[in-house]
Amino acid sequence: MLEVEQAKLALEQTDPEIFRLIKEEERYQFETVRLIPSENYASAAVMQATGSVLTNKYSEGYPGKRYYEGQRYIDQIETLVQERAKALFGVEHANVQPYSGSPANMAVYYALLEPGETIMGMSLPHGGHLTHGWNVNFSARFYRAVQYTVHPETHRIDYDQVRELARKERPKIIVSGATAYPREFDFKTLGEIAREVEAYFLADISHIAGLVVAGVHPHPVPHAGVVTTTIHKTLRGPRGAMILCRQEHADAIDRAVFPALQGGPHNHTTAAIGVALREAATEEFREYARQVVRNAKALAGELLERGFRLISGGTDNHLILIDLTNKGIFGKKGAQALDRAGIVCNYNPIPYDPRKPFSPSGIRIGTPAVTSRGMGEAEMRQIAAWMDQVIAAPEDAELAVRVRGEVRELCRAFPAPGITVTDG
Ligand code: DSN
Repeated sequence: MLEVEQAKLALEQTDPEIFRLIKEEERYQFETVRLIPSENYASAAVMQATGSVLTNKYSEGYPGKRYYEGQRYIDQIETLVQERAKALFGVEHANVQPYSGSPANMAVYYALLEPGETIMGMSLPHGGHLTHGWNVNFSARFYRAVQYTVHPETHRIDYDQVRELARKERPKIIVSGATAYPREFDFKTLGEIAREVEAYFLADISHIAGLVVAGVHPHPVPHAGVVTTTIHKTLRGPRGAMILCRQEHADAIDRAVFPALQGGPHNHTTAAIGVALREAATEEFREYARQVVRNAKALAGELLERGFRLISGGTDNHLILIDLTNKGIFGKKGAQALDRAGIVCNYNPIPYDPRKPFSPSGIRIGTPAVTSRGMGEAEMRQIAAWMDQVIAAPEDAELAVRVRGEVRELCRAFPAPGITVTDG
């Protein structure tokens, strides 16, 4: 810890402006209820690895096959992290070098598809991700993209529609995964559809990876031949990603990541991924993941009681998508009002949203970060009550100040991993 303290002092002396802004962000993260479902609090151990001397190294290549000398420790670190990833997810091969989720997905397409071949993924406004074939993304520019949607009434994936579309479009790859889908994925059915049309099946589990390793969400293996995930969401690690796959895809995936798409791996991130994987292999983490889901269900239940309209009627995972239309407010205004009151979420399109993406009808919330602070169902009910008050009176500045004070009080009682502010 001494080096960490010295490093903090060094930053304060070298660059007081950046230091001050980081401290302010740290305080903001400490004294607000953070409900963005893709965010979390990485542990102090993860952050120590991220801020280590490993950032000084170049090591293009893979363990034992580098283009630089001086890799004796880097090779050991990357091999260890690969082994931890393989063991935790039960896969044959792990590439731990992708800089983040989008580059990971790009590498999978590069490895398995020729330009112009067909990607079939879930439409972005229905909860999918940009890289699953949305029209403004490389995945729709370099490949032919077709998109499945959720059912207009249930807001759940309609697997019959997916099958029908796959039979018609004959995609080379079917992609599952989402940024705003509050329900479980049926990986078995998706795997069967992919086999039937002779497509690869990529499961992007970035949002739910922590739930998957804890056994509180179905596992994509063995149904998906390739799995991608970021590390910093429910898995609670550093910014970064991994590609996990069957041995038959290993060479193509590795060549796609390097040298096709990336240069030197970010070794400090690789080490921090290793720390996060070690943490995720514990019973403590499994209990954390179970509580993430219990908290999401408690929050959803209380919001329903208070007349909020939840997409699909609730949640199975860490995430809740709310249509604010019946509350007489749009997503962006709602999210801004909540932020003023110390509750941080993001505005988000809802399926079949009549409004534009930059001012959509919904907000998206989730429980990974608040659960990392040790909050439970009682706190979720309190958060729902605050949300209800703020959404009912979004322009009420006095209310925002009062709720913000109450939020700060609550946060003071729940220390945040990796954060040194303690006085609220
Ligand atoms: N931006 C991420 C999220 O918030 O879900 C997905 O990449």
